[in-house]
Amino acid sequence: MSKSIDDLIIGLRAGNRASLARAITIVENNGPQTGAILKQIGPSLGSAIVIGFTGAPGAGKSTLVGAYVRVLRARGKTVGVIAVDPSSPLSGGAVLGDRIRMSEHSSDDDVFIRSLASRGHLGGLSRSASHVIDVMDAFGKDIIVLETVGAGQSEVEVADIADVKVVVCAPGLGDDVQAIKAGILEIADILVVNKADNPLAERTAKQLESRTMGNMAKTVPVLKTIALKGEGVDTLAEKIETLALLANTSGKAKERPRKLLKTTTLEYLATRLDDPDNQSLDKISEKLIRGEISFEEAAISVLALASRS
Ligand SMILES: Nc1nc2c(ncn2[C@@H]2O[C@H](COP(=O)(O)OP(=O)(O)OP(=O)(O)O)[C@@H](O)[C@H]2O)c(=O)[nH]1
Ligand SMILES: [Mg+2]
Repeated sequence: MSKSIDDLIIGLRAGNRASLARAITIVENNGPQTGAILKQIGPSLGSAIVIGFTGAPGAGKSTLVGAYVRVLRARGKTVGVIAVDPSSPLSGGAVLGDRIRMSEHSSDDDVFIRSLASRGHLGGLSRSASHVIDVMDAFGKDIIVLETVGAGQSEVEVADIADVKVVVCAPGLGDDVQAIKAGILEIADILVVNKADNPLAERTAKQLESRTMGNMAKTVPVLKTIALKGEGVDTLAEKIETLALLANTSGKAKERPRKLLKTTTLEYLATRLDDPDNQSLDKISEKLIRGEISFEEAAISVLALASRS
């Protein structure tokens, strides 16, 4: 083990913010020392609770996260915030906006805010988010807040890392709710209609309530907030805490790599299957066409093939 990684881990455990920042940068970029860091922090994982805030662009997620962090700080919790910005290749406008919206916390040593830019593909983003959460967990953060734009399947995958998932909607979405199309509603533990100062909020909340009752296996509470004024945020924080307590938090740190493993495997398989020169794949599909094997048997052959090469 290199001396510098040992020092980094010591710094991390001692609560040194510079060490935290450095460790995050390494794991975010999946740098060569990533494995060494994750191995060393492995035993100290599992105390943090990860709360996800997902929703359409502009729904008020960052403002709400800022207000939620204020409530957490008033309760003495230490907080890490990860803002995932899949749309911007580097650090675009939205990320800058997040920094400004959370600037009230920037002088607070017990709040650590980090933006993650997209690595351009699903696996990369889930991997960096999951590793950054682990580093913040090892550092000793009580609560880690993960903000993601819920615009497509890949973002939903990232949001799914969270232990408790809050889906933020804006009023006036009508029946053609963007969130529903993207499949975000299905992962919600709590639905929030933010911007409740808008007269359409009540109607949107009612629509969401009837949808969730009709479509979902679990009952999902629908809350209203005015993030700009901090209204409704105490109630939201309480609801989150209740759900977090219900969830078996000790198993959570194990669940993160498990979810990541699934994404990574699927990504790996997809790369192999998309290779047009893969002749073995052609052979299997020809057998399938001739009716010699079933789809299930073909899939098993493909898996065996992928693990061999
Ligand atoms: N009227 C009203 N405006 C709000 C409220 N909460 C947020 N906003 C405004 O909505 C706009 C978007 O807020 P953000 O917090 O950046 O929304 P976001 O969902 O994080 O946006 P992206 O990260 O870009 O997807 C800002 O201009 C906020 O000031 C609210 O409760 N009421
Ligand atoms: Mg935002």
